[in-house]
Amino acid sequence: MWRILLALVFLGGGINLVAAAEVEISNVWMKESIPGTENGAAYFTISNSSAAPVVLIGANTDAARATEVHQHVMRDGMMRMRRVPELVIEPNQTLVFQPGGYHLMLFGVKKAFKPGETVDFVLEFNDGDTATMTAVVKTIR
Ligand SMILES: [Cu+2]
Repeated sequence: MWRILLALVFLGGGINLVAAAEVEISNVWMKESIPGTENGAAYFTISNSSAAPVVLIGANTDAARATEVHQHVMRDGMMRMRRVPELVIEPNQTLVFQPGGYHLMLFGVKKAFKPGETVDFVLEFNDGDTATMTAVVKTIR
């Protein structure tokens, strides 16, 4: 398990900083901007190695007007996104944010993200803790 996370850190190139000692964040990335859109999405892997649940309640970045935790859900045969106001990460659980699943949704992106750029985020938890992380922008081609 820990070996896998470490491998992701090295392979993903994402820089991860951990505020809450019990939370490990790795493989932080986002897609380059699609011309003409002002929304974006960021992805990462988060692990809770503590004995208590960790509750993610939000995120933000200076690179966008607003950021929300989102999930894709299938409803009436259609993939839709919905906001997740409180995301519980159980003890020893690892959640992978990825296309088609959990993601950080960015609204009002201030300038287009280009491959190789980095974008800083702050994750907010319900106990007042925060964690900073840096996403690497990947090409979509
Ligand atoms: Cu979304």
